[in-house]
Amino acid sequence: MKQLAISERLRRLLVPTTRVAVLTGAGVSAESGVPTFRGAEGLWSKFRPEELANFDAFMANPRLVLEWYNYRRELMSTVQPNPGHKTLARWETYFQEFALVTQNVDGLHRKAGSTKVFELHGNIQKNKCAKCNRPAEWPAIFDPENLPTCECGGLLRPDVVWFGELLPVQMIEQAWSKAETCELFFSLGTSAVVQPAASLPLVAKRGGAYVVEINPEDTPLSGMCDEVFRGPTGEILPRIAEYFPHE
Ligand code: BV8
Ligand code: ZN
Repeated sequence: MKQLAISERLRRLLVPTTRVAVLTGAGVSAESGVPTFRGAEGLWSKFRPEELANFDAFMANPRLVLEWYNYRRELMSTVQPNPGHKTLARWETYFQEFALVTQNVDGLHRKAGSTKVFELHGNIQKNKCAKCNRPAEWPAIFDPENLPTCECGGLLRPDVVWFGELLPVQMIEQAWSKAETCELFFSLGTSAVVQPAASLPLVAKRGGAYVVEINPEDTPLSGMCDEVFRGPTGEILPRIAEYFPHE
């Protein structure tokens, strides 16, 4: 296959000493069979985010919200990382300074071998009590008629960040400073609409980084990126890696 055309500027940055930061969204997991949120086949094409991924919706209709998460949790326990995840796992050791920040809760970056992952929105395999916040085990068999509870009587919920909830403060501060100080920033498979994650590429740009977007579609970010690859991350990332000087 013909080599992917990349700019001379990007080619020169693909060396181990470059400080790199990456933000991934649901698009990076699309090729693993995990539906995205806002695409045509998106998870939210039937519902709107407000109806599902927020605390009030959970309190108003815990069964609907927990059935949605149970469906996603079961789906995510069966899917495998794709070449995009695997390339990013290799970049963690290739670049001396590499920060992988994800909005995804599917755990696929770790499954692909990434060891340091900033999971800004939590992880769907982790659960906690909605009342006392204690970590909790999700039941092997989920019974929508008999929602799982904590000893304190509170309902169990996935340990993810819902709309209107604060992201883990430590995590967003560290991700912020990685974006501020990096020289090369990749925005991968995200529609770049959910805050504060969507601000990270802008923070990188302001910090002087070269910002690259990989997404089959246009996003609100595309106009301010230095280089855009219109395609799937599972295909484009490994082809960018072909430019790494071979040891
Ligand atoms: C907060 C939970 C402080 C886990 C999620 C008005 C203006 C600005 C902000 C706000 C506002 N009103 C409210 C807000 C704040 C709100 C927000 O940003 N709303 C947006 C919608 C406007 N943010 C919050 O509430 C955050 N908290 O601000 O706290 C606070 C506190 C109290 C009171 C007020 C404020 C919390 C945000 C976290 C919400 N939780 N998920 C879960 O269930 O997953 S967000 C959800 O969206 C997921 O985590 C997801 O990752 C995230 C972002 O979506 P994407 O990952 O980008 O996925 P999407 O489907 O959108 O796009 C996929 C992309 O991939 C597409 O572009 C597609 O083209 C592309 N693609 C497809 N295939 C491929 C591909 N790309 C590459 N390769 C492919 N093969
Ligand atoms: Zn409890």
